[in-house]
Amino acid sequence: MASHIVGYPRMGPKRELKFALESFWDGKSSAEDLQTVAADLRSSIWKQMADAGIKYIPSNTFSYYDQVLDTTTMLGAVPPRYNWNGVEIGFDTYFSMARGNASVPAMEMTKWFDTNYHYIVPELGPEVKFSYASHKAVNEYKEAKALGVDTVPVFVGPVSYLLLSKPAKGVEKTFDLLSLLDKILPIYKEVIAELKEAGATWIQFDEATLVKDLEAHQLQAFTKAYTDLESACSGLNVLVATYFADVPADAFKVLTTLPGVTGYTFDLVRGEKTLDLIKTSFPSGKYLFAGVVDGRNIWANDLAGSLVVLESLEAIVGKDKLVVSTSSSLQHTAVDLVNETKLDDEIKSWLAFAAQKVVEVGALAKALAGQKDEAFFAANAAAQASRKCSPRVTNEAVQKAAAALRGSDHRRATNVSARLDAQQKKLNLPILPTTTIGSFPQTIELRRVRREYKAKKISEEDYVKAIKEEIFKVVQLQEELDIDVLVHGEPERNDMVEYFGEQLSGFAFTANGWVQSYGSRCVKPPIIYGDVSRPKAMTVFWSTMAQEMTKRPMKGMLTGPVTILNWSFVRNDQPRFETCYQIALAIKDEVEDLEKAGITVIQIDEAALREGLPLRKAEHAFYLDWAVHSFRITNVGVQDTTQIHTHMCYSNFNDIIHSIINMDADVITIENSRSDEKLLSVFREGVKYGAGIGPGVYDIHSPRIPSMEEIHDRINKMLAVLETNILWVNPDCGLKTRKYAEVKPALENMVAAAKKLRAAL
Ligand code: MET
Repeated sequence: MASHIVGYPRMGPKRELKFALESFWDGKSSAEDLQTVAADLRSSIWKQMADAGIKYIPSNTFSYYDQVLDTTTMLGAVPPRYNWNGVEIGFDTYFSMARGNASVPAMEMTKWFDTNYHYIVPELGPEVKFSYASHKAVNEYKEAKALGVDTVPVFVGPVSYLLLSKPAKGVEKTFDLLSLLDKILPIYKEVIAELKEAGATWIQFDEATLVKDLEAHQLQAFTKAYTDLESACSGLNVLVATYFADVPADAFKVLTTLPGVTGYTFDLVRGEKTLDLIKTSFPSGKYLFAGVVDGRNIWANDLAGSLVVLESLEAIVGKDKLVVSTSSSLQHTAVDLVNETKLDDEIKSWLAFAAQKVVEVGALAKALAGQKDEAFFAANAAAQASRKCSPRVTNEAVQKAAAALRGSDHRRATNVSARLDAQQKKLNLPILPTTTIGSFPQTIELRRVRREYKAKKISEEDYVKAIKEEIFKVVQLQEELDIDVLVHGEPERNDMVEYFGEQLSGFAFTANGWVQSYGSRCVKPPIIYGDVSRPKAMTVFWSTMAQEMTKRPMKGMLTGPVTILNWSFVRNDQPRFETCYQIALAIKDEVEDLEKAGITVIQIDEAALREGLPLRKAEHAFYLDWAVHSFRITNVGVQDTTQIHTHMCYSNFNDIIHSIINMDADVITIENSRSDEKLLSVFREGVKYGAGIGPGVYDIHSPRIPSMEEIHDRINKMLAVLETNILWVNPDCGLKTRKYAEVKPALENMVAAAKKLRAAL
């Protein structure tokens, strides 16, 4: 019985690649140093898989930045502005495309399917001259072979590559990306020929776009591509990998009749209909790579359950054609549980990170082959059982309260325009009120104070004193700037999700559970393992302290339930909405406590609401329904005079604007400045938005200080579309990554622009 891994994290168990990359970028180490770290990581991963008995071990899943950019590099599809000289692409050109350089900005980045990983979007037009410009895949295959490991080289499949691209500037509306298929396939063929020559026997094409909603002509492109590749691939076994969802029936038909393909991987964790499709229409004689071990989460596999599924599949495809695999690349999970010294043993026994998942896959394959490691399976069964009945997981009162929310509606009794009137009487704000999104610059000193308090190196008293001083500074600055609705600056928070997770029950935190987000950047999502509740107030202390420092309204600042959910590893023993409702109830308690403590404006950030949208359109409505409902639950209990704000990132809202309106917040601030027109076009097309709205007036991701005139023009453009009395003036997002030297003049210009417009209105 064989085993396979779709792909593996590149960062290393302790983010070795991140540090090597950043040191190289800073000019502190050489290209050779970086290459050595990378080669060591690759060899240890291959060895680890070989030791676990994995038969089909992937190569070319390593990347210095991103696998899609690697494909762009392989194809020589460098946009002209990077002035590439046409020979093998080296670090200079590669990292310029990824990160920009002194004279040219980086290529665009976007989300990889519905994960938190972001890839570099290829820019393709009729002018691109493709050429075989990076031998990385072949080199890695040879490198593994020299280490005694025969690998399966992995590629972003040609059709998915094109479907994940965007048309180059100037041809945005007219260019058919799939028309480039004939131009990129010759390069794929060159690579295939070299791999064959080097001794490869299998090759994997990731064609995960097959799980999306595709049109007939897009599906036809797969048939065309693989028909064209067939002879080049003869003598090789071709594996086409899909993941993240089930393959819709029409796509399944196309996929399983592709010429020259030997096997398929399917996601059996997220792909709810995959089993049925396989049972009714899996082609005979082909290999089925069954993704039973979850690549998107950190939970230990239910090995006994997986074995049952695998045995049923074996009966369909035959013993020699079934391969045990992961549901997707393991790049979306944490790396190695071995480094978690602070998690307690019970919780640890419930978890499996990438390294442990490799062992699970190996153990399942051995068990199917009649060599079951009884002790390993017994320990796994015991862990599954302990997780099921642990009192740390279940809190009946919470379960009951959350279950009661389903199917009911929760809405504030008064409509938004009447509420805004009531709030205005109390707040007495000028037109075009100014505010900020929450965080102020996080200085090195501030980080030190938090770290030392956590490590118990300074007393609680000293900690509170230091944070209080910081808040005071931020409040004074905002008063000097004459901002209307203030924030406390969030100096006590390391991260907007972690801060709340640490104070809620049902959450655990890792020391090294990093997952690559993009390039060298990683995130460390909290783990939600149990029913969520709030033992005590989380922000009231700091918010009331800040409110006492000023007569102006001080916003209470919370992270919303959907964002906490979407930025965590979520439990897999109940539906996501159930967990979301539980978090909503906890945040509701906090909202009400803030209100009781005299806070009249409360912002509940839902930065990641859009991120959770499912891959397929048919599932959007269900998600948006419970996500928006969860948000409303948090503030359904407040008085009309309490003003509820929310903040969202990414301005691409056109498709979900009605859900945003349905959130029924009093004021929404939205990241906007990098794509002004997109957001405003929604309102230009006649969508009515009665609540307050603050599309960001300047980009906080850049150190650039926007001028007063520039902001003034921006607001003016907004006023042409939005009514004066609902428009707010604020930056795009929180200011925590900026320096005071940038923040101060930028906010000065922002307030001046608002005042100038007020005077003219
Ligand atoms: N209140 C948060 C902040 O200002 C919102 C961030 S959204 C990514 O940092």
